[in-house]
Amino acid sequence: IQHGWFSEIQNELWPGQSFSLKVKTVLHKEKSKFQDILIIDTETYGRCLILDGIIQCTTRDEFSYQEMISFIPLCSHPNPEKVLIVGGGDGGVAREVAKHPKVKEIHQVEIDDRVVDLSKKFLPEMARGFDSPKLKLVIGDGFKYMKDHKDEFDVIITDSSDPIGPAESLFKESYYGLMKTALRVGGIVCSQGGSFWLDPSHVKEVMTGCRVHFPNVSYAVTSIPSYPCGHIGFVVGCLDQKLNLNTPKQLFSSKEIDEMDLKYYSSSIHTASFNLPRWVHKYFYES
Ligand code: AAT
Repeated sequence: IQHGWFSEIQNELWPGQSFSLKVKTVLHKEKSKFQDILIIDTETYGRCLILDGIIQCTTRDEFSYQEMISFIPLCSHPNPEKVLIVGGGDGGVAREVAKHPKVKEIHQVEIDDRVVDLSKKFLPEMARGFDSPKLKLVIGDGFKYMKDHKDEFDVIITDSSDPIGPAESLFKESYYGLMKTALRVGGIVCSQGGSFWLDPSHVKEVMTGCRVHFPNVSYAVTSIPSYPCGHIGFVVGCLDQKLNLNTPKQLFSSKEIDEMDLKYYSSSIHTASFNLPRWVHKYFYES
């Protein structure tokens, strides 16, 4: 923080660019066992959670990311009864997954209990996800957790921080191999996949790792001003080659969408989010 502005100056992942937010107050600052945690109140984006200098969410736009990373895989699946969330320490993804009427059980593995506790204190709108009676939260490493679980989940959502620090292993090809064995028949995985403007080769590398284990791999994108380049993508994979990931199996009426308080996701946004600019499509799927 300098001159009242927080800047995401993170040279390895986005050299030469940085997003800034004007700070109203610093609410909390600490070094946990895994990362630096900073929570600020900002002039125009509400409260903001920052881990190792990188914005994880702001109360103004978090719903874009949390709804899309949850509802894309859930609605691509005909019956997502048992769901695993990896990461997601603010609780926002659990909040969204719990809304889906077919979801019966949610398991979540988050590495840093301090993120969970601080989110409960400072980000209650997201952390109310932890109150869901469907949820069982485990504190631990997602990569290790995956090794111990076989044939269990219909959907696995990896809501992880960026690939520097504790989340590095969650972008690896071997992680996709472990997720494949943790899935039940017909299962779908969906991971935070980075931005095609920021680093298309990183996205492609993650997709290539996913393709080693899942023949059907797609990339969807959502717009979110507080992430680098103003958007972020999701790598979605499944074993069934005939399944069109861009076509939701579960359609909601606008009344149902309103009742679930979905502000970004709709069936048409689901399909649209997989439509990529020509150069990105060529780069991801044709080269
Ligand atoms: N809900 C949107 C915010 C996130 S949170 C990412 C979470 O992943 C953090 O709570 C972090 O503690 C957790 N995490 C990191 N590594 C692991 C791991 N190995 N196992 C389990 N949890 C982990 C995502 C923001 C995306 C930012 C984009 N620039």
